[in-house]
Amino acid sequence: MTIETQMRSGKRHDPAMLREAIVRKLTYDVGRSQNAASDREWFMATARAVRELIVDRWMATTRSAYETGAKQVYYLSLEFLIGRLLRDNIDNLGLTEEVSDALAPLGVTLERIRMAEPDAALGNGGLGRLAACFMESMASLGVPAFGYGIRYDHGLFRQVIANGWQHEYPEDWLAFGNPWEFAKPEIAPEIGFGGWVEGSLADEPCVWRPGEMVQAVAYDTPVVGWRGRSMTTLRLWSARAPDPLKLEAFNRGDHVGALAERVRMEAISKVLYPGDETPAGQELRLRQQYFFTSAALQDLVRRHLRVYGGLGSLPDKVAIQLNDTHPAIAVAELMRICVDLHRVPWDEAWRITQGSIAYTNHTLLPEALESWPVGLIERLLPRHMQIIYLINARHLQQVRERFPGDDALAASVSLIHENDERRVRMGHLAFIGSHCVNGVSALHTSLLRRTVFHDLDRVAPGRIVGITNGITFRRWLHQSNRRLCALIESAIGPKFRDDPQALEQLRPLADDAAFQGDFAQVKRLNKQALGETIRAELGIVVDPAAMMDVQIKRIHEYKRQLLNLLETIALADAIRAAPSGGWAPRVKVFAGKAAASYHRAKLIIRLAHDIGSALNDDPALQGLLKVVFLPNYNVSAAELIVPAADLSEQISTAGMEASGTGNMKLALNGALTIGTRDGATVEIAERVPKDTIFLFGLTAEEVAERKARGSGGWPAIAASPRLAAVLEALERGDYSPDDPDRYRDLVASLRGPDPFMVASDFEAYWAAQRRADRLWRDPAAWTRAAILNTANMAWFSSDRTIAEYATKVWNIPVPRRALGQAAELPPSQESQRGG
Ligand code: 26V
Repeated sequence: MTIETQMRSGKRHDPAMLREAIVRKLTYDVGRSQNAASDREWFMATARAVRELIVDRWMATTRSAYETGAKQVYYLSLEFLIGRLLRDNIDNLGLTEEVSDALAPLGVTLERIRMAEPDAALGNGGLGRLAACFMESMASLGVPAFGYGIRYDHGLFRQVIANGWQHEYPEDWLAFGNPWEFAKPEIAPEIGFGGWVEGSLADEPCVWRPGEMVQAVAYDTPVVGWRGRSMTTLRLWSARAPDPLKLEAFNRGDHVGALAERVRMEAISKVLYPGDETPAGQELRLRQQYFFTSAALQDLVRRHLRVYGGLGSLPDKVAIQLNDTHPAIAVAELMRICVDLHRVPWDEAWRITQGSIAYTNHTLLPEALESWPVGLIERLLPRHMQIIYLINARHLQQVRERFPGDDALAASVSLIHENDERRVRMGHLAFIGSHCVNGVSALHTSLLRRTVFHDLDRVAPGRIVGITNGITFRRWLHQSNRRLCALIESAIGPKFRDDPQALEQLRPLADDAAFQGDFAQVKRLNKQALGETIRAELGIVVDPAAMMDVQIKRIHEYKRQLLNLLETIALADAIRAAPSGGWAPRVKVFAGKAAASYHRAKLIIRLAHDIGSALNDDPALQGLLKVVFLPNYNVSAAELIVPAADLSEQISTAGMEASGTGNMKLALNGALTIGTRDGATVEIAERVPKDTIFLFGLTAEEVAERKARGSGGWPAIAASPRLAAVLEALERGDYSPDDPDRYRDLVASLRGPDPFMVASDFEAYWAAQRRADRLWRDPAAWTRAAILNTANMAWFSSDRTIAEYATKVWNIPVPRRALGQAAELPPSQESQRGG
């Protein structure tokens, strides 16, 4: 029996057969002998052997989607923050034990080779990780789907801290090859840029003669669903110059010039998110967006035409989901494909486009809302600019007919922002070209309706819907917290692995002293594991009995790591003043990357280090407070930190964090949340008992009111001697003796405009932290609260999120089998469960 047939029959694999397969891969694919192989080479061999087990099932899933004529989801995302895949794949295939057993006689452990896999960091943060969770959930639910993105040679930079400052180094995840992907050099649509347009009427078929052509080469990675029942495909595009070498120039002796064009074209897929401060950087970013969007649309249209023959049925058979505005040019590209390439009349093309496309918004921050200069689009994508103008003309004509005389409305919903430099608003383009627009949490959705899309919502009422984000429990509980899962299984059985709703059976156990003891013990072991890493990486010794208070996310002013750091200083002052004041011993763990050009964020990282240096060895603190900054935060680091966390910091300025997903991961793993009423934290608070979450601070409405009043930070500082003392210490240079002025500007901005309400929320945050201290002093009560967090998080499974997309946006049925009950329940309106 081959491994494949064994798997199909559902029997346990024979470890000997697996071992043989792995050794074969090591010998013939990696070219290594057993005794000389490194962990990395064993990883490569194992991954190749596992991939082989995936292929049949993968092809079968893809085939069955064709045969049944099922609607296909195409998830277009400039980011997929995947992390490592080995554990994902073997766990979902149910092969973990078998692979371990296969490796053991070879003297190799799964744990060791797992660490040799590089993180695929093709994303910046939450948006990219969400896309990765969605691919896995769609596979698990049996939703036929392709993810489309870019195969960046270099993902998110590696963060190195030197003397407290962040430095960025290129990351090279492909250096040793990627064992999971299949290169498909024959699937290589051509992508045009520049040139001119032939044709007189914009809504009639025109001919675009691009000035240059780049090929997009497909690389496919299968994404394995839970229990290996079905799979999705992540198709990432890599740029290739059609003419790798100008031979004539080379022969003339111009060796560098002969390669120049190739280098320029292939730059498109070189790096994730290049700096967009320079005009050249901006152009590259737009090229990336069009490159992968056009490749995706050409690919899916080709597939659709092969099966259905015409484009009229596209909205019935295809759902194109735009992950933020990065692929918003899809609206114009699909119109171009319909009108110019397939001679579909304009109005019908518009029906097809709107019917197929939907758009997810992930931020309200004005500086993050994309727009492109009209001149740039005209130069790079002349035909698309014509199409955008025409879409806009028709759209504005309808608006004027329905709202005669309302020029302000017309200006605000126009796709073109008229200013000194005219720009195309990509959010507006995505909105107009979609049948459905969604926010990523309930609060974010209501703010979308009230702010950025207020006027578009009047023009197209009902188009905006809310779908709260989720996380895949397979990665963020089953794999990353095996100890907790073993405990849960011993208490309530294995059902929760298929149906997260079963976690609710833990509720009664929250008051069970024995279960509490076991739960606390699991947490302690996870904290020990994190403590070992902290000691190995930073040389800082932390007490596993101390509260692990974690803030792990991108460093951004709106996320307010600064608020946490100011509270840390105030806490140190208070402990020194009253050492026996009943303080909870704490380790404040920070991790996250700052954008390379974001100076203020880098300064905040430096401050975390300055505070750590000042506090960590201070005998006056009696070990009650430590500050650690773990460098190079990524998916794998999160998998280590999340299971060890006691307290989850979700303290963004209310109204600014669209959803957050770290909040869900941490609560699922039994961390209590200290947080503002922002993003999905609001919905976490609706699902856990009131006494198991520490909410504080201004609401989104209050933030808006204060902003309008514009009083800034000084009244709050004047009212808080504690905060005033902290700020004075920073201004004096107490925390930066080598450069006393380092934090002057930072403090000045808090005294001044304080746009992120750090000063205004400080006292409320302080009080919430003291509530956390009080609960910590009652270990049974704390553990009870932690259990109730885990028990009430089922709704945040990304399976539920995908099920909502399927019904609200994509109009596709979700098979019941894989769902469990979570998705069938409406979101809870009750404010308390369990407790
Ligand atoms: C982008 C930028 C770029 C320019 C400078 C400032 C800035 C600030 C924020 C952003 C975020 C872009 C979109 C994004 O990543 N949103 C995140 O999406 C997650 C998944 O929906 C969500 O959980 C996070 O709350 C949201 O910030």
